[in-house]
Amino acid sequence: MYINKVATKDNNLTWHSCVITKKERAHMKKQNPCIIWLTGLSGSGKSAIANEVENLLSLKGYHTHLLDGDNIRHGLNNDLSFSDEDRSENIRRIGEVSKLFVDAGLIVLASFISPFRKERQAVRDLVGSKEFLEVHINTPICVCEQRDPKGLYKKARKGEIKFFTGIDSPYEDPINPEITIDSSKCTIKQSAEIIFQHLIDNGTLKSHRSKERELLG
Ligand code: ADX
Repeated sequence: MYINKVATKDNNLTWHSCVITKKERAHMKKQNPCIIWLTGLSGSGKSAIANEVENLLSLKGYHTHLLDGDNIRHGLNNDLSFSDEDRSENIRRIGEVSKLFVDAGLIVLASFISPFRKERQAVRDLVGSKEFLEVHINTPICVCEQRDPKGLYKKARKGEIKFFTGIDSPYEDPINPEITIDSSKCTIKQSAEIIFQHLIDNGTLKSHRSKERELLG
């Protein structure tokens, strides 16, 4: 279990401002940075959709980065379990990392179960609503369980995994997400296009941007 040993308040720390601002970094990239936050159950399609959105953005020459629950838990967050407390810490850290990438001028795709409203709201508050897009991948649990791409639902049903989201650990549906997608009703490509179009409609992307991704050797 993660224990925060250092209280940052009253810790003799001073914030240093950077000479180059977030605005200048974003200007150099000719894009509006933001966080596209995909939340939903394991097996709901978050990662596949996030990858497809990143692919669409990349094809238009936007600079992105994708943060994914399973991957981050291999490194930065490999000290965290799936207790409520550790999931909160997981999302707090990812929120801070996402904010750093937004400061760097990137469009961030974050794909995490992120089961609690409070933590998702805290990430939104870190950057502000204009730079945060909550996408609820609202695929019914029966479909997620049927897909069971990693065999985890089966293990959870047998009691081999404890605190599995949707089985014996809660998931709090977003109340007012910018986008809701049920991936059992549309393809990954269609889902990605819904998000892409929303980014055009809300002014994050320029509809006329034509630069194609340069092929790397
Ligand atoms: S979160 O709840 O803390 O946001 P996160 O997105 O980082 O979760 O990780 C979820 C991934 O961890 C799942 O896609 C699944 O592959 C794996 N996993 C392992 N154990 C669990 C569990 N108990 N509950 C949910 N996912 C689990």
